[in-house]
Amino acid sequence: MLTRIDHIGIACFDLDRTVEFYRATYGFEVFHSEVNEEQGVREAMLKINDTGDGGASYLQLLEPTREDSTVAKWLAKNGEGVHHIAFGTTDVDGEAADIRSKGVRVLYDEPRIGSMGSRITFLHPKDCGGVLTELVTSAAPQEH
Ligand code: CMX
Ligand code: CO
Repeated sequence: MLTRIDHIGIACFDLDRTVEFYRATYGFEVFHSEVNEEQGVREAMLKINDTGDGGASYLQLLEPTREDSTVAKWLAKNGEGVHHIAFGTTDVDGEAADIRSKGVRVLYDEPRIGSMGSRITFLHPKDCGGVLTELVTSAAPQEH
């Protein structure tokens, strides 16, 4: 089961400037930041609220770390804005298999490592009405 909006991914050219916008405008603070070399991003997670499944919802602010990353390519084409949405589940493997069986392309054979040690995969935007969609299982001990 998918039980929450885990995060909304927002692509930007300048992470520090964008973090400051969200702080000054809304009062959101950085909960966690990291570089994910595999995904080619420097990111900041802003926690918005806890969710009924014991997890939480975040904004994920993303700045590319290299020219050939998916986010750099997307920014060059679209400019800054909402890049993807992510649903949370305790079973990313099962959800990915189930969704794949419905004919939606799942981009990874095995989930990869995402924010805060989570396990993530993506659904192709062309099979999801133009929305790049991520599935997330948070790292233990949170188990969400
Ligand atoms: N949202 C909606 N549509 C998108 C999209 C997005 N974020 N990214 C690409 N597309 C569309 C393009 O507009 C294009 O459509 P048209 O053919 O109609 O022009 C089509 O998909 C192909 O796009 P592309 O620019 O040629 O890009 P690629 O096929 O090389 O890559 C994708 C697209 C989805 C496979 C790639 O972005 C990917 O692997 N994404 C998953 C990984 C990721 O996004 N990592 C960064 C976030 C990390 C995190 O969340 O932790
Ligand atoms: Co994401």
